Amino acid sequence: MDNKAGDKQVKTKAPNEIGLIKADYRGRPSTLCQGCGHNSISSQIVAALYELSIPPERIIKISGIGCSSKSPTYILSRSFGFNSLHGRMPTVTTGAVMVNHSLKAIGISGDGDTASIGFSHFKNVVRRNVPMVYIVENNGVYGLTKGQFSATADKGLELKDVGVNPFMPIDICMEALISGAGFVARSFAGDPHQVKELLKAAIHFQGTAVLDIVSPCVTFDNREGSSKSYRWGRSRKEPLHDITWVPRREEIQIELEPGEALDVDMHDGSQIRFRKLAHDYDPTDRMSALKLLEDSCNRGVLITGLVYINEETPPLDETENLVDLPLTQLSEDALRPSKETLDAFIERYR
Ligand SMILES: Cc1ncc(C[n+]2csc(CCOP(=O)(O)OP(=O)(O)O)c2C)c(N)n1
Ligand code: SF4
Ligand SMILES: [Mg+2]
Repeated sequence: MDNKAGDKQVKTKAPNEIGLIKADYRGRPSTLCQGCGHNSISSQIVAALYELSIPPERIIKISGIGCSSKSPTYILSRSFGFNSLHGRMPTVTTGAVMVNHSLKAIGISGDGDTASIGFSHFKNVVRRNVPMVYIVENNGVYGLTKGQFSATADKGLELKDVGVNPFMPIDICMEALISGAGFVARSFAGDPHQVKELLKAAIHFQGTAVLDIVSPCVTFDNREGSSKSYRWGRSRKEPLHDITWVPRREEIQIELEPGEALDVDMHDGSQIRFRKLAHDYDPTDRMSALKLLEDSCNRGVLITGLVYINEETPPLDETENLVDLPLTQLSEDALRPSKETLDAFIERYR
């Protein structure tokens, strides 16, 4: 074994803060096509959770139907999971986290799953601010059913066997923003570092964190000219900032010139540091976020990074005034109202 290979092995087998190695966060071997963007995203979910030292048993992974929705099988074998119905990932997740809000929910969906059949479910989960990470693995096609155009496909795009798409695409980030989302990010499966840092920040966000990740389908939609191809992503990617999620207990070490970075505090005391690149962009300004998305669409570029963050809206468990203990763990005594409470309740309807 040469040194390089040896180093790699040591790194992968190094235990994290809770004594788990990376393999403890993996799932079954992927059966998706080789080179599929969804596989890269799965790897970054594994890496983010391992680096964050989150016990896999504290995670619930939920999906709908599609190649993207098969991904939870290939990560986090030790976590809870549910592969639900087409477009119903948000709905099933809402139920799961309401009965046990001590779990962190990671929802994985596709552009067909979210922007077509599950559109109203997506919009309403965002509107209610259900505490969850909502990942859309966006390839512009229904990969699993052999490459029909999805609602995010480019207008005028021509694909073999399906013809020319006559319809305007739906922009997932814009839809999330106008539905009131407090965390909206766009990334590219070909930029693993950015995907991983965004995931870390999303996991620490208290409400619905929407990540729209361009994830090329190498079998049906990787042709030149498609905004969901590797070539497009690599050549037209414009990162807004260099983003780093910083844990609560860690001081930010890197010395920067004043004005070079923007630090945003999260409710749990951690921070997101945005190191400015070419753009001087403020991700806390909602109107700028909408304008940015519109401009990037008109300019034909792939803007990536955290487009918007705002933690002011309470998450659904807070809005619903849920008790700290998960509903699944409440004893029968705690669940049964007292005679006085029942009498007072009945009195209201007399
Ligand atoms: C109710 C229902 N309608 C249609 C289908 C067929 N179907 C399965 S997957 C899919 C589209 C998946 O596309 P997407 O969410 O973009 O995932 P991808 O495969 O591209 O990752 C469709 C239409 C289904 N399974 N259930
Ligand atoms: S058909 Fe497309 S989306 Fe499905 S696994 Fe293959 S490359 Fe990925
Ligand atoms: Mg798709």
